[in-house]
This record gives sequence, structure tokens and C-alpha cells, in this order.
Amino acid sequence: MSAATATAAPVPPPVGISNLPNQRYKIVNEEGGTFTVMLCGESGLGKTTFINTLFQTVLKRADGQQHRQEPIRKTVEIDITRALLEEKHFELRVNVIDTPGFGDNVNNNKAWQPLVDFIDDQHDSYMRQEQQPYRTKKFDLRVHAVLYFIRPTGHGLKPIDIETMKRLSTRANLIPVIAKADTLTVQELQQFKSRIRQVIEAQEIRIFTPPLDADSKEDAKSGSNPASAAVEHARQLIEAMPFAIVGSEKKFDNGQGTQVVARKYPWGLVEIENDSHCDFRKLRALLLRTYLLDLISTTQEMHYETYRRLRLEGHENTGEGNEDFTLPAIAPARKLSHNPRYKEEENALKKYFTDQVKAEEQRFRQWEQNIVNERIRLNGDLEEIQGKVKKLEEQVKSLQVKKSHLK
Ligand SMILES: Nc1nc2c(ncn2[C@@H]2O[C@H](COP(=O)(O)OP(=O)(O)OP(=O)(O)O)[C@@H](O)[C@H]2O)c(=O)[nH]1
Ligand SMILES: [Mg+2]
Repeated sequence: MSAATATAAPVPPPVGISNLPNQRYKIVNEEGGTFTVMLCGESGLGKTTFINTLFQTVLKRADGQQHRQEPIRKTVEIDITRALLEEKHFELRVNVIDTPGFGDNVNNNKAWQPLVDFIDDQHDSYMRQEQQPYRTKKFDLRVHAVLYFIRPTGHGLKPIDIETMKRLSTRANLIPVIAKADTLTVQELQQFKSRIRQVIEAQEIRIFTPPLDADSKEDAKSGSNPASAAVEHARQLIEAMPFAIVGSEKKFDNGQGTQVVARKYPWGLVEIENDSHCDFRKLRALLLRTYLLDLISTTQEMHYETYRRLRLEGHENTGEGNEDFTLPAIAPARKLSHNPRYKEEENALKKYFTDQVKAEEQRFRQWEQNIVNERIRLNGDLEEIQGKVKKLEEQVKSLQVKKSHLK
């Protein structure tokens, strides 16, 4: 035994602070959690079907078909469904805010207002409850994630989509998704995704992206850090955005004797849980597994705090598109285009747009030429008819002269 070890002070017995994480775990486990998700997008895009697919039960009955027979709704409805999920004794209270009627009207000017008002109202209500003397049990319906369903047109985003997403993204964690992705081919889907990503960046819409820790990037490449898997997962999720979604409430045999949730077509099955068919699994992982806590904490620390600060500083939210209350972006939006592959896509898209514009101009010129030709033809016809009228008038005149002679 060396002298150094012989004289070393005896190690004190552990106080027990290392047990703190276990205590925290116990408290969290007993408290459970609350998660509020809002679904936005035009009627019939599969919002209700998606939520039923996500929770693997009929949480809400799809009434899309019934709606279409009703007269068009004048206002956006806010429809709240509550559910309790339990896994390994952990309870998650889920609130689903459905918004049927969005974008149904001919004039969709400010269609986003009820959605934005709902989010602001929840922040407002929470803030008021915090100011009360007894504030132990708070009613909390602050929205942790907004899923914005984009119609799978393959072309691009409509102005109403851009306007709505812009406003939602300053107030809550916005996650755009491509609805009914099974209606697009793989190639169409890739192009559509790139186009949407471009618009999101150009318009500076701040969508929720999983945190990519800058310090861990190098480790991720070498694969030496345990965090590297998480970073890689985040990167994969970011690359897949906006997620292509397919929803179904039915199960089918996949040909190998397994029942899978899918949509059935004459040519085969679109399997919901198959990563090569759609991004459903990625979105579910983001929402309910990997980034649930991130969604909840960014809502508290970023969106709610911004709202609270602005209100306490005296900004008024008078609704009706009051631009005074447009919330500023606190943190710069995480870039979607960190991947050099997108540069190629960007160039390809620019070329595509230029070609499209050229083709449209050509079509317009041709159309103009056709109109000119048509005018020339009609003028010719008119002259011919006028000539005939003149001849007939002369004939009438000569007949009248003859008639007067006969008298
Ligand atoms: N092809 C295809 N059809 C889908 C998908 N998801 C839902 N549908 C169908 O689309 C129709 C409308 O679905 P809903 O879930 O009621 O749509 P919604 O967005 O809730 O509609 P509203 O409640 O009217 O706003 C139903 O017939 C669904 O079966 C999908 O991923 N792909
Ligand atoms: Mg619905």
C-alpha cells in the first residue's frame, strides 16, 4: 500500500442526492403529462382519420362525408376531444383540437383568425390563472403542436396556406404535413416536398424542427457519441419534412399473414407504418416519442413566454388582424436546407419554374395571335354581311320604285 492512499481522507457516506433522478421519475410518473395537438387544414383532407390512426382507435368519428351535404359553414368550428393514453402506468392526457370548416368559404380572407384566436386565448387563460392567489390546479389547453394539413395538389402552397402558417408559426410549434400522400407518385411527392420547403424558407415560416445540437455534429459523423444517434434521427426527421401522411382506420392482410393498417388499392396496399410508403411513423415518433417533451417545453418557454411578455408590456390583442400583436420570432428558425442535396433541388426547381414561365408566355402569345386572327375573320364576316344588307336594301328600294310606277 502506498503512503498516499494510506493518508487519504475517508470517503464520506453518500448523502443520497444521486437518488434525485429516481425521485423526479417517480413524481413525473405519478403526475402524468398533458399534450394538446391542433389539426388545421381544409375539409376532407383526412384530419380526423389521421388522429384515429395515430391513437389506433376511433377517437373521433369522421364526419367529412356528412359535412359535404350540409350548406357550407360560415365559420371555423373548434372541436375539442379528450383522451387518456396509458403505457406502462404512465398516463398522458391528450387533447385534440379539430377545426372543421377551415377554408370552406369562397372568401377565405382571414380564415386563420379563429385558429390564432384560440391559441392566444389559451395562453391568455393560463396567464390569468397564474396570477390568481391559489394556482395549484390550472386548466391548461395551450397548444403544443399544430399539424397543418396541405392539400396534395403537387403544385405548391396556396396563399391561404402561407398566410395561415405564417401566423400560426409565431404562436405555436407548427408542423406542416402533406395530406393523403397516397394520391401522389413518389416523384411528384419529392417535387412537392421541395417546393413546399422552398416556400417555407422564402416566406420565413418558422416550423418546428427537432433540435440539431451543433456541438454533436462532428460526433454524429464519427458515430462516437451516444448523442449521435439522436442527432442522426433528428436529421432524418428534418430531411423528411413536410411529412407525407396517409391515414386509415382499417387493417388488411399484407400477403404474409400479418394484419397491417393500410389503404387498399387494386394494385396493392399503401401501408401506413411502412417508411417507404409514407412518413407516418416519423411524425408519430416526433409527436409522441422523441420530441414530446421538446414540444411541451418550447410551448412553455418560447411561445407562452413571448405571449406573456408582450401582454405584460402592454400590447393589446384586439383580434381582427391587429398587426400590433404579430409575435416576433425569438430564435432564428432552424434551416431546412442544411443538406447540400437541397441546393441541387433548388437549382432544378429554378429551372423548372423558368421553363414553366416560358411555356406559359408562349401559350399566352399563341392565344393572343388566335384572338387577332379571330377578330380579322369576324371583321371579314361583318363586311360581307353589311354588303349583303346593302344589296338587299337596294333591291327593296328598286322594288318600291317599280311598285310606285305600277300604281
Ligand atoms: N386517399 C386517402 N384518403 C384518405 C386519407 N385519409 C382520409 N382519407 C379519406 O378522406 C375522407 C375524409 O376524411 P376525414 O378524416 O373525415 O377528413 P377531415 O379532414 O377530418 O374532414 P373535415 O372533418 O370535413 O374537416 C374519408 O373518406 C377518408 O377515408 C388518406 O391518407 N388517403
Ligand atoms: Mg374531421
